[in-house]
Amino acid sequence: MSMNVAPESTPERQAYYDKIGAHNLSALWTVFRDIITGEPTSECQPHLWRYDELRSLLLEAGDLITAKEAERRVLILENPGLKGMSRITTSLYAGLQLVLPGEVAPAHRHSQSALRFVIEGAGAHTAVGGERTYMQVGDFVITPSWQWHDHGNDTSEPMIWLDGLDIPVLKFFDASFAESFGADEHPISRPAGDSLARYGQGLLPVDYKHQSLNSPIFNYPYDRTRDALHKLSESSDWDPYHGVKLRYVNPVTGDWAMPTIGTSMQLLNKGFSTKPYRSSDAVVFVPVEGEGRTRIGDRIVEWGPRDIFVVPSWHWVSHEVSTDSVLFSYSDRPCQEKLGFFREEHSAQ
Ligand code: 1HN
Repeated sequence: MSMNVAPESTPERQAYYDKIGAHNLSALWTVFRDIITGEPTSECQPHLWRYDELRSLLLEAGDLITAKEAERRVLILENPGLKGMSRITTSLYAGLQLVLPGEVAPAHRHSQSALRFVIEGAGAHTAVGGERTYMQVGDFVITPSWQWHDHGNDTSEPMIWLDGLDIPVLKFFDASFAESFGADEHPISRPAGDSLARYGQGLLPVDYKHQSLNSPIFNYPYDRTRDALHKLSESSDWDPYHGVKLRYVNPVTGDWAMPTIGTSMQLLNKGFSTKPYRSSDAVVFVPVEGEGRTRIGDRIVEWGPRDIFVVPSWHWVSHEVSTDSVLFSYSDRPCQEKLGFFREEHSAQ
């Protein structure tokens, strides 16, 4: 059922509104239909960033400022409907970060949670809570809230990754805290690969008691994710709306890998077209391999590897691919599910 029209304004009513305004009050009936909408009405717009353009602009920043001086040398992907707000969707942030050979991005921590999705380069590292991981293209890496983290690149090539953070969520709650460690690197207390061995093999330390809201695995390597998708694609499991789609999970709880951001990877094979689907979470997509076109409401974006595109809340989305394609995606779905208002719809045709 749609909502009725707003009550008319009369001179008497307007005078009343002016009067109550002076008391820091306003009348709900003048704004009701704007704040309680029948469906999501987002300022967030569908948009695609081409990697070629992003890359050359980011490398230009490499000549302007060091990672150390910048703290983080990042270009923020600003949704064209949310300019100046440091947002790719209403609730999430995205940026493209460059760490040049020999550089460090100094240790700090903050209440915002971050994901890294590796786009280009091989073997630069990030350290989280005393463990380093050496990153490869397609790896999904978690920096949980309030964990010390720093990055470094001891390779001979630039390293570029996408940062996804819940910055607008923390802003909404006015719960942002941050501090610098005071040195480039936080001390290392465990060898690289420790978390994956301990928590990422279908095994857990026998007396392990889980305390964090995040997965204890902090790097989900692409080669494993890719193998899983391809293995599944041989047998069955082709969902008409998602192809073969897996979500990254916390192996202890089965919940999403991060408390505020949901991450997934999907395979669509050559010639596959997905049926229209929509959901109340705006989604950021990063194709890793392949080529295709995605209809987002009445827009169509054509994408290739390493492009980045965004689907706003409640927009019908369908993908069509011309070669085998693998797409990473992230959204605020875990927040919406926990709070009980996540919605999705699968079209009949
Ligand atoms: C941050 O800590 C990183 O650690 C990247 O690489 C981007 C954007 C806002 C706030 C903190 C990083 C960030 C950030």
